[in-house]
Amino acid sequence: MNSKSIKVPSSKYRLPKCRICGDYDLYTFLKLGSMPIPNGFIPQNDLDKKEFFFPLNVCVCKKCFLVSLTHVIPPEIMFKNYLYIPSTSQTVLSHFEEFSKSVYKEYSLNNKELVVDIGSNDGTLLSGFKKLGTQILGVDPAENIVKDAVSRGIPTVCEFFTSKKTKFLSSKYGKAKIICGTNVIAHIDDIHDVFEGVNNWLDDEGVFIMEAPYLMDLIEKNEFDTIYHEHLSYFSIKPLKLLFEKHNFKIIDIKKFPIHGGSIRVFVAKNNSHHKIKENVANFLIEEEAKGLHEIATYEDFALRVVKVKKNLINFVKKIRKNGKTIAGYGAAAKGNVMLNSSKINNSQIDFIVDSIKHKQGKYTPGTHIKILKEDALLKKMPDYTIILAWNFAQEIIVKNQEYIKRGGRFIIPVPNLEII
Ligand code: JHZ
Repeated sequence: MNSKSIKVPSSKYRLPKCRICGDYDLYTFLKLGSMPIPNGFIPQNDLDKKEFFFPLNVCVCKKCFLVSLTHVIPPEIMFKNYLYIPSTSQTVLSHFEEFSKSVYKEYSLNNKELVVDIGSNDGTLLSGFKKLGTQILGVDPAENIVKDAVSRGIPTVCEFFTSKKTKFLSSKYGKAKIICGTNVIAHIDDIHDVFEGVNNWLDDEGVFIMEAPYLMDLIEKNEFDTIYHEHLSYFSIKPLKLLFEKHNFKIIDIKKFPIHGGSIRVFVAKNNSHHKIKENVANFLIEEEAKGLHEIATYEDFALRVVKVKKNLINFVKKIRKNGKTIAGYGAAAKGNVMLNSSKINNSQIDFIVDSIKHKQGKYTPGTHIKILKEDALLKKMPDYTIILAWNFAQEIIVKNQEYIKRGGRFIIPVPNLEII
C-alpha cells in the first residue's frame, strides 16, 4: 500500500449469513489481507490516482459447509468493464470445444433448441454450439466484452442475469433447452435469485450445467490464490445439493476436469423431469465427507499451508534478488494479483509481467504496479527467473516458451509447492 491507497473498512460489505442455508455461524479460517480487486488493472495515466483496497478473508458455514468470502464487493465495481477473456488460451478453447460437443451429443440437441450462457464473456463457449447448429444467446454485464461478442456473431444481451429479466427473456427468445454457467455462479451473491431465473427460463426437460473450480482441489493443492473478490463462493457438492433442492432441482451428473486447477461440471434438471440421477453423484458426497470437507480442522490446516507457500515464495524472491538476478511474471491472471499482493511482492522485485491479452498489455497490476508487456518481451529481456502466475496454464506456457528455457531462463511454479523448472 502507498499514500494513494484507500483501505475500505472491514465493517463495509460484510457477508451477513450463509448464502445458501442462511445460517449465521460462519467461521473465518483464512485472512489474505486487504488488496485491490484482482482484475483492476491500471492504465499508466491513472497510476497516481486513488486505489481502493478491500478485505479478502474466507469463511466456512458450520451448517452446510459452503465456503464464502466474508465480504461482498458490489458487482458494478468488478464486472462492468472486465478484462478477463477466455479465448486467448488454447487450453480453454479445447476445453470449451469438448463442452459443446459432449453436451450436444448427450442431450441430442437440434437446430431449433436454444442454448443460453450466463456470463457468456466473448462468446467462446457459445460459438461451439453455434457451429453445431443450435440457437444461442449470451447474457453478460460487461459492456466492453459484449461488444466484441456481438461483432463476432454471438447474440448477447448486456445485462446481469436476474430472475426478473428471465421472465422477459424467456418470452422473447423461448424456453432454453440448456443453460450454462461456467465460472460465473461463484461470482453471484444472490444465487437463489439466479436459480429462480433458471427455473423460469429452462424447459421442463432442459438441463442447467455449471462449471466452477472444485473446493476439494483448491484445498488439496494449496490453490489459495484462486480466492479473490470476484469469487464469492467456493463450491463442493454438499452445499450445492442443498441449494438445488431448495429450488426443486436435482443434480443428475457430475464430471471432473483439470482446468483452472481442478473444476467440477455439475448437471442439474428439474425434479419432475425424466432425467435420472447417475450413481457418481452420491460418490462425490462420500468422498467429500471422507476427505474432511465437513470438518473445521481441514480448513485450519489449509490456512497453515497457505502461510508456508507464501513464505517459500517470498524467501525465494528475496534470495534471487540478493544474488543480483532478475525476475518476471508470466500471465497477469487475477490469481497472480492475489499471490503478489498477499505476499507483498511488488515492482521492486518483479521487473515486468508478460500476458497475451491485448487489453492488459501496457497496463499495471493492481496494488503492486508491475508493468504488463506482450509475451515476446520474455525473449527480448531474458529475465533470469519467471514466476508462472497463471500456473493453471503452466504446461501450455512452458511448451510454447522452450526457447526461453534453452537460453537459460528458468520458470518457477508457486503452487502447490514452489517448483523450479
Ligand atoms: P486465468 C479467471 O481467473 C477469471 P484468472 C474468472 N474470475 C474465473 O473464475 C477464473 O478464471 C476461473 C494469460 N496467458 O485464465 C492470459 C498468457 O499470457 O488463469 C490471462 O491473463 N499466455 C472468470 O484471471 C492469464 O494468463 C498464455 O499462454 O486467474 C490467465 O488467467 C496463457 C495460456 C495465458 O484467469
